[in-house]
Amino acid sequence: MRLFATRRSRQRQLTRLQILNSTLRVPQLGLSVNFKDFPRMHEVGDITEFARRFWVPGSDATSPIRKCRWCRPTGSEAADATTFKQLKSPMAPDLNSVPPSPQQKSTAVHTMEPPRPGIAKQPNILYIMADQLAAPLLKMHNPNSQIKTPNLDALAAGSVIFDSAYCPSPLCAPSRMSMVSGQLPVKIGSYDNACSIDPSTPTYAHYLRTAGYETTLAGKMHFIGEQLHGYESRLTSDIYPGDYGWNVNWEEPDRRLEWYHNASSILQAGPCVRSNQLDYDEEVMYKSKQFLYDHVRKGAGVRPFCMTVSLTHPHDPYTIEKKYWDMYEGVNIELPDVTIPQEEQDSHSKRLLKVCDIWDQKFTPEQIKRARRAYYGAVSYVDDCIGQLLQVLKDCRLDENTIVIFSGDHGDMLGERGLWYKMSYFEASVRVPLLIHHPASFKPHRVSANVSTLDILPTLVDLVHTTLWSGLPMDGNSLLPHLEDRPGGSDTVFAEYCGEGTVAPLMMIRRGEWKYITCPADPDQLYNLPADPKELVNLASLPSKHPLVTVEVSQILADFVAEAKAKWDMEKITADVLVSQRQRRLVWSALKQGRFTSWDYNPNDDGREKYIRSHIPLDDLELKARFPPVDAKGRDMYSGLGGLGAGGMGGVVVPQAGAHSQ
Ligand SMILES: [Ca+2]
Repeated sequence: MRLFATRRSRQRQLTRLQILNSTLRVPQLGLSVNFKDFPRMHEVGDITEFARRFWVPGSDATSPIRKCRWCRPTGSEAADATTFKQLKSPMAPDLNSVPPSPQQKSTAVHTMEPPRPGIAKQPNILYIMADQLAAPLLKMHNPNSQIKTPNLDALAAGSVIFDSAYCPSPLCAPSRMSMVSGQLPVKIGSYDNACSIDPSTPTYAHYLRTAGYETTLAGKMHFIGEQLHGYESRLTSDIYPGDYGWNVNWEEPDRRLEWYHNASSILQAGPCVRSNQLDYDEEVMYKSKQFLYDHVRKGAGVRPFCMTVSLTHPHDPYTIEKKYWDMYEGVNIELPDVTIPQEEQDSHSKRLLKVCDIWDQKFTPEQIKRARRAYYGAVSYVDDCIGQLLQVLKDCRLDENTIVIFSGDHGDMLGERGLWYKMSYFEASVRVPLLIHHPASFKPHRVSANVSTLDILPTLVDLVHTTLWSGLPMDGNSLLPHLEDRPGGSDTVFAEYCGEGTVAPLMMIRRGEWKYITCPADPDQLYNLPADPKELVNLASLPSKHPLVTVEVSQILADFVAEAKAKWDMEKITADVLVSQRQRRLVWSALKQGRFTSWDYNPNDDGREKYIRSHIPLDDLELKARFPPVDAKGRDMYSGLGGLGAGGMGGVVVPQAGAHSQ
């Protein structure tokens, strides 16, 4: 029997039996199959229909078990007889004595509550992230948006849409470190784009991996130092350096470092044939689609996956492939809504203009339109990627049992108020898209409460029916009440910024209608978002007798001031940031001397373990040969199995053309 052609192959077959050594439910057939009792069940006939439809290559209704390899052979089925003898031989181990796999064990330990109706106990998770995607510009938040996002719009139509979602810090790495850990930036020492967080910091990847998930990352996460932080695998390297090279120095605030943003992104905006960002995202897309194709062909006992696909678009520079640039041919790209002379800007915005080298830059309307057009094209590119991923999920019949999350790390001012890029608490910079799609569990609706990507970790923990470990810090709140459209969800967002462009900690509290911003170096800011969505009236700066400064407004401002004072010890945080910056300057200056050892991630991509190889067991080759697998007459063996996905084959390998391919 060729399925047992090698010792390793046989071992793998036995491993499968071990995994299957429990009850498998087949709801479509109303069957529960206990694999320990398989021969007895077969004799009484319970398994016949199951075997006919899903286990038996070449079977049909008139000879349902003719080729079932677990059964006594009939006629001339010599190969199957070999299989049977192998299993029944004295040398075969007692399969029922094999202890349960670690995966089964850990799942049982951490499953604390029964699954909710409509959601599988362990659904797959596909978490798609964009970089620098400004939520207020998207059609799902602004029906008049010129940006073409048909795939995102369709996803949003079936999703819970968070209309007021924020990042924990309007800068790449601090935002992401907080998102993965559910802890605010200062607590984990993630102040800027060159801060490493402690590898002992629990992330959502640790939680889900403990709960039995295969956790993988395709694309960007901007980790410094340690590159996995709980992801079992990374499918690509990061696009940005994983070292201390982008350290910030508050002790020389007027010195522009060479890696800071500058005006070139705007001045050079336009189409391209290829960019390094396209190089990156095309690899991310290939690897992540391949991960799904591989997952669905792994056979029985496969763990659910949590794959984060993190694209670098639509991050500047504002250039995109001509195909996407041309989508906006003839569109009169809108100019920014708000123009503020640079002398009238708030003090942090003035610093940002200088740190980004756009102070005194007078961009023409045409330059601004070209930059925005390229950005729109890059958003359409992201939309295209989303469409591709969702199509692969559907083609692999994984869509029904996969929760799709879409979000980002921060936005882009894109010329609003004369500002570009991020690092600001104005809406286009600090608000992010956030969608959670699983219509079988959560009816599509909009959530107006203020939420944060900090909330993703506790939400994922709830979605996979595990629990947060007690006694550990957690700043995020589960979004489950919002997803289920019931009371009890949080409405407060805290954000912290300690990167370039400021000289002291810059903090935000967003609650209800209000946005409060405070920094020891600047006057406070207070905006009422529903009344002043463009954030033009800083209520904290008005004289006390101004008609807008009502008793209520005065009280709210006083409450925010007191809350911020109690929450943040600005002197201590400033001192901690300065020490961290100095330490990293020292360490980085040393690491650049002599032999340089990179911390950048090098993904494992071994061609010797791919495709058709002599040392790979034939049953594995059979599984990978084709999806969906077919019977001897070429009929789809997955018909009727829909969302069961990998494992629907029960781990039994069906001979597939192309497994040997000579
Ligand atoms: Ca970013």
